[in-house]
Amino acid sequence: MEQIRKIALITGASSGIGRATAVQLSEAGYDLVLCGRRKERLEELAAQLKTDTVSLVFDVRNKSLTFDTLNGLPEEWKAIDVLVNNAGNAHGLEPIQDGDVQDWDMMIDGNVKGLLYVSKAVMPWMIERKKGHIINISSVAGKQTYANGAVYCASKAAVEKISEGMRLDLLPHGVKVTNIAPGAVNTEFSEVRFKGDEAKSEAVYRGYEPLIAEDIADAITYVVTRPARVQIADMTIFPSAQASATSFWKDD
Ligand code: NDP
Ligand code: 8X3
Repeated sequence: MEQIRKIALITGASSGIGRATAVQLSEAGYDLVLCGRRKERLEELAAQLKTDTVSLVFDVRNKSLTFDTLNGLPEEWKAIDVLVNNAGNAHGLEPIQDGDVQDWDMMIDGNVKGLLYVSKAVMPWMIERKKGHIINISSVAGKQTYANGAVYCASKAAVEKISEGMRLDLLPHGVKVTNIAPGAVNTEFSEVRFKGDEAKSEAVYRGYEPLIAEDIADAITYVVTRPARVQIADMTIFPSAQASATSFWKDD
């Protein structure tokens, strides 16, 4: 029997959750559009995968580059079944009155507007085919605000609301939408947040066992491999030692 081709587009595939998702979806038989800013990382990943890939290098904050790059995909790659809106990061952790305006721009422009730009390019292709599945990676930080994290939390709360709105608006078009809210996952996330300060980023994961990127990739793979009739709306995933954005059971 002829195998039906499945394509997934993953933003932020160069690291952490996005990279692990690429590996697992490739194992599940998906051809992949790998997106990120670090070209070498995407090439190194593509070389390891068994399914076909295309790598797209762009910054999701750059509106015209994002649209031009995605619209420039060869037609046969526009039949995207799964869009994983994963690219994003926190930048800084300080009281809002001391916040760096550039950090705010990176979080709002990347985590929120970038997700919207990518979705705006891909949604018409899904609507035309009357099928598709969008996975938005928000965070427990989108459900609960913590001290010193106002803008990151706001950006992830926006992702949650965008997920709800997408699910409503795409309902008549056969496109499913899933919001996934991870707790603490040990990736490059904290290195980016603390601008390379290793001591600060390691401290985030000390005294308990955090999630690893593969745990979230596992959830994404589960969500997209359910029968067509099943739409998982929301998933919140904590390490066993976490109970809320700020409640951890630590050894030390
Ligand atoms: P990483 O820092 O390991 O990965 C972030 C990915 O996003 C990288 O591949 C990076 O690629 C890409 N990215 C960041 N900014 C941009 C941009 N402006 N344009 C294009 N790509 C960008 O962190 P995670 O894997 O942990 O993060 C993935 C998602 O999960 C994020 O949205 C994050 O907010 C969310 N999340 C993470 C949690 C955690 O504890 N780690 C918990 C909850 C949610 P490149 O630098 O090559 O562009
Ligand atoms: C990442 C998790 O709690 O460090 O979204 O903000 S947290």
